[in-house]
Amino acid sequence: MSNLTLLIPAKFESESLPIFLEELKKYDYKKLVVLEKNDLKTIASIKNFQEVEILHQKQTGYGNALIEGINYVKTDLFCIINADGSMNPVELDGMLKEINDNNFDIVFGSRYMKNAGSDDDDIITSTGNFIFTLIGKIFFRLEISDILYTYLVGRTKLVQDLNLESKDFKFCIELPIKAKRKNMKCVSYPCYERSRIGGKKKVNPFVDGFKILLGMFLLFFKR
Ligand SMILES: Nc1nc2c(ncn2[C@@H]2O[C@H](COP(=O)(O)OP(=O)(O)OP(=O)(O)O)[C@@H](O)[C@H]2O)c(=O)[nH]1
Ligand SMILES: [Mg+2]
Repeated sequence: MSNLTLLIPAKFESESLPIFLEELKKYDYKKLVVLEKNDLKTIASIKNFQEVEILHQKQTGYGNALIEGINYVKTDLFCIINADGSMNPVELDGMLKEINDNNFDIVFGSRYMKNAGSDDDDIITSTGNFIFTLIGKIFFRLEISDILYTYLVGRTKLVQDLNLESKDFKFCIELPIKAKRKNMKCVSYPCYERSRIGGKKKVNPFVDGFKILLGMFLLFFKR
């Protein structure tokens, strides 16, 4: 069995998750879905996937699911990959190579590189992402080219030691900023984002965008 756990945050994903787990069957990685205990429809939709472990998060939110998930992971490496099927697992091989052969600590999938792109991005999300990535570069010296995608492979122990706290989508910026401050070796890797399989988007570009901006502001002053 592999030393990689796929960490899959899920909320109301009964349409997408079973189809995505079917696709993941050919990958010999551990699979851990993190969701709320009362998300009965999603839980019922994946009951036939015996190989998939389910972790009920104790609190709520995307970031909370990932923090609880990362703390639970037992393998050396973990990967954050969404339940909606938009992140292509074919790209994992190349991302793992960056860790195993080139000794990086975190590999960030990026939709904004040569040979990368997105079928899911729209003008609002791509503009927001451009601005947040630029703020990351200027104020935090981040070298990654897509700060919000959050399709990444990382070394579990090192990321566990970052003491991440964001329970919402601020998680997306907190992780790279804290990793940079700990001098972790990070790199971007070209990825192509697919459209979500079904169901609805959970991110509200304006509300979550504002929270992320505020989060960056606070992190800038809090060392
Ligand atoms: N456990 C948990 N998972 C969540 C929560 N919010 C979102 N997710 C999951 O996190 C992933 C990212 O959310 P999405 O709604 O796909 O966000 P997005 O990729 O910006 O939106 P789309 O463009 O529609 O794909 C998905 O797998 C969601 O199911 C939450 O509060 N708890
Ligand atoms: Mg998505």
